[in-house]
Amino acid sequence: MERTQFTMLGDTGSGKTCYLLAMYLKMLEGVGKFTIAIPKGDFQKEQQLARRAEMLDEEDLGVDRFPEGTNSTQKYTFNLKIAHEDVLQFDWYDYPGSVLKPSQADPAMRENLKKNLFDSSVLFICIDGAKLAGGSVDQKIRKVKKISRYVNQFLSEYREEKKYIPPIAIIVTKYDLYAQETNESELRKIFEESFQSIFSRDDTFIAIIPVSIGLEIEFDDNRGELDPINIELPIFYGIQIAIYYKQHEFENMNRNLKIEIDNNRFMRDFEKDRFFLWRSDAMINLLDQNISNYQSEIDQREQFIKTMNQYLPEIESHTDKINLQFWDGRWH
Ligand SMILES: Nc1nc2c(ncn2[C@@H]2O[C@H](COP(=O)(O)OP(=O)(O)O)[C@@H](O)[C@H]2O)c(=O)[nH]1
Ligand SMILES: [Mg+2]
Repeated sequence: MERTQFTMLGDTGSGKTCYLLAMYLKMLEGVGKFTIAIPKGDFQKEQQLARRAEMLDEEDLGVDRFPEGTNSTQKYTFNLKIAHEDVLQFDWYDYPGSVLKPSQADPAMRENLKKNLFDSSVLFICIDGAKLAGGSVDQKIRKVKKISRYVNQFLSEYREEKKYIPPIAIIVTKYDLYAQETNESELRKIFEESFQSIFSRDDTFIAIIPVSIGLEIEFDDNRGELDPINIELPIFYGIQIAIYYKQHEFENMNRNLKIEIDNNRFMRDFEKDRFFLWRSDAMINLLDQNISNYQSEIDQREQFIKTMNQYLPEIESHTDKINLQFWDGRWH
């Protein structure tokens, strides 16, 4: 199964863990043909995640339903399944908010974050929607900039290393708290201003996705219903981009391997045509073996590309619901 990885960053309390738990529950139920599962054998992780997710769904617990904060990095591995068949495995890295701030973070954790970010197909930036509940647009921008300045440092280093900026999904949590206070055009303005450096490029993919774990979650002392809004959109966005990248990467790999096959064929035919005394059958066999190995690698990748092409329209039908998408240097 193909693998990919996502990294999630955001302040402490911005809703990263709640997002993950609600997303897990939603995808366990399934969205269309799509479900996720924790790989077999990882019982402890599965139990821990399931318990915390179930607690979030227990209204009577009130404020105790929410996960406790942690100071460590949590890594979760999920299998994405389509019609119950494994399609893509992804690792999800949830970093504590402190990692963003050089004054607070353990340098080793920051190094680990950089490494994981470089290997991630999408960066999720979690922004606390409570910052967008009330106040003027300028005040909201100032609040978001308190996060963006730290994220920008990592993006600069990423750009230096990889020569491009990673695709980014900005998850604006707690939509229930700002739905009445901040509309879409304000969201656009707030994030364009706060993350000017990424919006001024024409090679970036950015999505802004408001999410909530329930419009009434805080009602009655946090005894409101767990009723997620848009919770599946970030993960579909991440998966869509991971698949595009994989397909692109595979096409390039296959192109190179086809050249390699031609080279091997040429050498083999040359060897075959030699005068029998100089001819090496071992060499001919080796070259034939290479050709057939390369061909089966190519076939496997082509199969993946084809299978994904079958599923992409359905994935895109979900990501089409993301109203704020920016690429080619403009909004779509
Ligand atoms: N109103 C509202 N509150 C939320 C939502 N998601 C999370 N919260 C609150 O935000 C707190 C912090 O969330 P958590 O996921 O622990 O943040 P983390 O530190 O980024 O992992 C939770 O304890 C909840 O009280 C939401 O969608 N709506
Ligand atoms: Mg957390």
